[in-house]
Amino acid sequence: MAEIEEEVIDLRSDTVTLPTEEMLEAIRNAKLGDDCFREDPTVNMLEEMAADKMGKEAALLVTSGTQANLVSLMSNTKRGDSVILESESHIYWYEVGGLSAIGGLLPIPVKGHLGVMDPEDVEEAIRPKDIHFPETTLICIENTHNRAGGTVVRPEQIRALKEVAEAHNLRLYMDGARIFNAAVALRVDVREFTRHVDNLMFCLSKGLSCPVGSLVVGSEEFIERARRIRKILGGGMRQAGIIAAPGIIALEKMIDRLEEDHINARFLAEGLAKIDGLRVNLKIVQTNIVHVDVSGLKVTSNQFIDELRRRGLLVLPRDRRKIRMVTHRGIERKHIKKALSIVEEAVEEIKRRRENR
Ligand code: TLP
Repeated sequence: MAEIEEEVIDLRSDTVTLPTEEMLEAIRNAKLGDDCFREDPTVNMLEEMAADKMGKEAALLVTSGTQANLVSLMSNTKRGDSVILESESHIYWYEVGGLSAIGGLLPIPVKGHLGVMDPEDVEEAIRPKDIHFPETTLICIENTHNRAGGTVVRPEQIRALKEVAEAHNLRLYMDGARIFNAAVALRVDVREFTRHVDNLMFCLSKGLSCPVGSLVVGSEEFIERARRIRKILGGGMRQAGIIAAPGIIALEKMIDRLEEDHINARFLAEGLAKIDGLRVNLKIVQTNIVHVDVSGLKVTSNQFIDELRRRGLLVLPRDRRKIRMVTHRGIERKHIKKALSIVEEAVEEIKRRRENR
């Protein structure tokens, strides 16, 4: 991107966050050991902290959110089972079909509203016991919901799904990659979201700013199985304390600051909503993700994204009509203001070109 001279504003994802100085220092000083022998004290400490924070018995450090979901799905099921998940979920869209390719699972997608499945629809999707049907053994939810726009699945909505799961003897799993964003948004303890699920994962490497890592959290028995599955998938690590050390700092110090990202996302969304030609559903902006419909300008999201990139603003497409912007540590109010003026400029330019055609 040689043509960009000024500072680039990167709103593609909260995954672009870099570790803090304190995290780098912690990596340097971490006590290390071989985690395949369960001898890395820093990993052990992070896993204990994570389990405690989520109100579960045990936790397991894995390399990524994608690995966390695959390990969890495989640990909750057996090959040939079917799994109910929301039709816009990350597992269904962006994880290379790992649940089928590797886990041998059949996904049953259920369309939700703002990322939340209706318990009745879920009940409908459960395959009854019949020689023709793959057995349904798991329901998955995503919180916050990425493709719905960072929306929160509320504790009472999780409880309602748990009731369906229990009635049919299924497990309930949560892709909680951004679960702390949900907790901060509703100003409640994260356990409000975890108490009704059997197990979950959350990511260290998104808004919490760690360079690598996610945690799978659940019962002792579940985590024991997850540890074996992680090993099968090649995810057993050795001196993984260098990954765990910043994770400990993240859990101690980086959660509350997510609120800043939410305030910035709202400011951004309200500014974008005022620009003629763009459409933003402000009701959906609940955490650090903003979706903007650019189709009113008669361009595709990718064409719009090119205009922004040329001006030093990076964003991702949500689909052909919408772009996605994500706020995170390193994005301050001044960057949001600059981003708004870049978007305004791009919109004006597109309109001008259209008029001259
Ligand atoms: N999401 C990434 C991209 O894959 C799109 C992002 O930038 O939002 N669950 C959810 C809900 C996620 O949003 C993500 C990452 C994952 C799982 C996977 O995590 P990673 O990228 O660590 O494998």
